[in-house]
Amino acid sequence: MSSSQPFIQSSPLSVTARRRKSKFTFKHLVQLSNYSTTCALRVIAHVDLDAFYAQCEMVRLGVPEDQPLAVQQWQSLIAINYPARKFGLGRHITSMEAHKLCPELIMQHVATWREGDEKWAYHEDAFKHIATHKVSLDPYRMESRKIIATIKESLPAPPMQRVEKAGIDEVFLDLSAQVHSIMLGRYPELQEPPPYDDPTEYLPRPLTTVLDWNTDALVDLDASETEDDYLDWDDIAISIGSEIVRSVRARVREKLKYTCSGGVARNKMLAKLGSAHKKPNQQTVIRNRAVQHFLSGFKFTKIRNLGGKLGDDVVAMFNTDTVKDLLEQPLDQLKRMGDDTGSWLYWTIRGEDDSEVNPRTQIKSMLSAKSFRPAISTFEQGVRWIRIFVADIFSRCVEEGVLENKRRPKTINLHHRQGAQTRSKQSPIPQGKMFTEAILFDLAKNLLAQVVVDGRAWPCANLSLSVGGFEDGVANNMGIGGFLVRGEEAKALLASERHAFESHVEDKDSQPPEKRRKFDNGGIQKFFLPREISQEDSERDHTPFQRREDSDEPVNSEKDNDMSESSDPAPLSNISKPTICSDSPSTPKARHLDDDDIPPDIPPDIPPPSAQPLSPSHRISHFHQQSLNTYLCTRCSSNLPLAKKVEHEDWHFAKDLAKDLQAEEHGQTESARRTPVPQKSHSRGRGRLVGGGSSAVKGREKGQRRLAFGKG
Ligand code: DCP
Ligand code: MG
Repeated sequence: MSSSQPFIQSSPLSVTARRRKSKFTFKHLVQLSNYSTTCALRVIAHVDLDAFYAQCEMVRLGVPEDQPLAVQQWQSLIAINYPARKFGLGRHITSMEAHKLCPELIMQHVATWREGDEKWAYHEDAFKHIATHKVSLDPYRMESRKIIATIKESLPAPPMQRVEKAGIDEVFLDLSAQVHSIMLGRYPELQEPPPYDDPTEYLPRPLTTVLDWNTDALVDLDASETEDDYLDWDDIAISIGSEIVRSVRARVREKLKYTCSGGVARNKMLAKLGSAHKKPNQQTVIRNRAVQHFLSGFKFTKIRNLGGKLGDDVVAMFNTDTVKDLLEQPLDQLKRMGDDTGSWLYWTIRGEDDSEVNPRTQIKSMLSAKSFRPAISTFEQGVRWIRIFVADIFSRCVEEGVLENKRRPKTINLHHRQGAQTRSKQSPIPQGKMFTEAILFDLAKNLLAQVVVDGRAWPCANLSLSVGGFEDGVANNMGIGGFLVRGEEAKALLASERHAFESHVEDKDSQPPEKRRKFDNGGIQKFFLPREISQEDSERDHTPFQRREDSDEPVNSEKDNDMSESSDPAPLSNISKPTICSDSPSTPKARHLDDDDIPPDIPPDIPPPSAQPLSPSHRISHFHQQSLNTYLCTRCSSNLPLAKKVEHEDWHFAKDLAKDLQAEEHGQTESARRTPVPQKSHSRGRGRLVGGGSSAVKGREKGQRRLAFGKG
């Protein structure tokens, strides 16, 4: 108990004394300076852009502010500016309906990646091309980055700045330390040490009697409070917080032209409700004395974490969706939801939330996906989409600081959906060298190859690629220090890498005719060309790939191929060679394909080729019995519908690839690996795959010592 409390309570002067004292202590003040989440003076803000994507388009297109505009994605509207909302437009209506309601509406389609393109763009009539385009949110991410940078610029430097990105257009700010510093400057009495050096002593009451709330939407006080009551330090703190938010918003407006709304309160939950309370371009302040009044008007399903299933469960159990009704439920009743959930709910609807504003809240995974309407049905189509996914994900990884080795993902996943069946393939991303788009692409296309090997890959209704397991501090790992490329050096390498990558995959015009022919005849194999042995690459750039070209060190093939060991990442030799991938994240061993894998899509009445090879004469007569819509595979003598030809050949190709890798894993001799299996030369232009795949493991190259991760 505070030493001052007995005095206040027992002295005849106690009433007067109490009037002169704040209800907050010196300890609260200290807590304010160090962002304590339980501090009663805490000041948290939430800032959310108004009609964000719509504003991005308005700023980009230079549209007048009163012009109704909506952002369209295919036939739907995903963002509607405030002038358009006056016409009753919302996300629930289609572009056709919107046009009827508001004929002067500008509908701007989101940028898209066109199948096969290297970069997203704003395409004319993009909404008509759902089959061949994929939405890109990059323009909005770029604006989001600028906005967050501007917000940070308008705050003092860390540690007096705490900004958590909560979504593409929203941030939480913990303003506590900044508010503390301003309070001490404005109210010198707060700089005095506590009486008796006792931090539990109460602070003197502020002398201020009126606060200027400027243009803020001030939430009315609780019924038990009046505006005539004495102000206390929490009112002062919140009003300073509100000033800060006003200046932050003004800076964003002035520098980038965007309007945003803010909420200022004692915690994240209230601040977020506040920013949405009065939109657009306003800020709502919820003083501590107004919390109950503010919350009781809400449906609890609007509260953070109660918008989804949990909220639905609470509604179902208590037969109400309002905070007001739920406040009547005692704690033990709410605990019917479970002890922890019940307690959390009890305090949440009373406006308590001690979750922290975490500037380190970082992306854990990234996903790029596409649903195909109509479904896609060839490997080449799949790879073209994968290329887009990779470009999309890689640009986001760059934002996350992969080039500076701040963070990088550890795993890559491919999800494939056919009808109701979804399959996933996963592979580790080799650590220990620069993370590039080409590496990601090589890994991703090999995951797709694994799906093809498994069979029944086509038609495919949905593909999605994701990277996950982002890790910090690769830069701190002494063992791989030699391979790290940072900052400008990394960017320069990336540029040359990107150039080589584009040429490697697609830029046929830039290649000499004979090289181009190789690609042209190549079919899907071009997607498997290991980059490190590509002649074009080594002629063009000096990426880390080249360093490996000169190696003559032997390879520990067993170790090198165990790519699933994240604690002992694969050395450079594994990075861009085709990967044998595991099906499940928890499967530590690389997946091996059995030699007797059966090609997919062989009609059930035709025995698998290994079980029943056909004699040449049989083949001819058999062939003649087939309609023109069938084809005979020269490699396995299977008879298949013509429509399955491409898939079947892909299957052989992927199978060959897997065999190569298997052979390498088992440490076969150089000569054995180099001797082409006869049928491979008949396959769809194996091209450089055989030599390339092998060369990747034939010897350890320069700078390719086994990496002593974590050992310093
Ligand atoms: N968004 C989307 N689909 C949704 C919700 C949002 O594509 N169902 C996108 C478009 C929005 C952006 O995210 O512009 C930000 O979402 P908000 O919920 O913040 O909505 P707005 O910023 O558009 O409007 P508000 O002014 O209400 O914040
Ligand atoms: Mg918004």
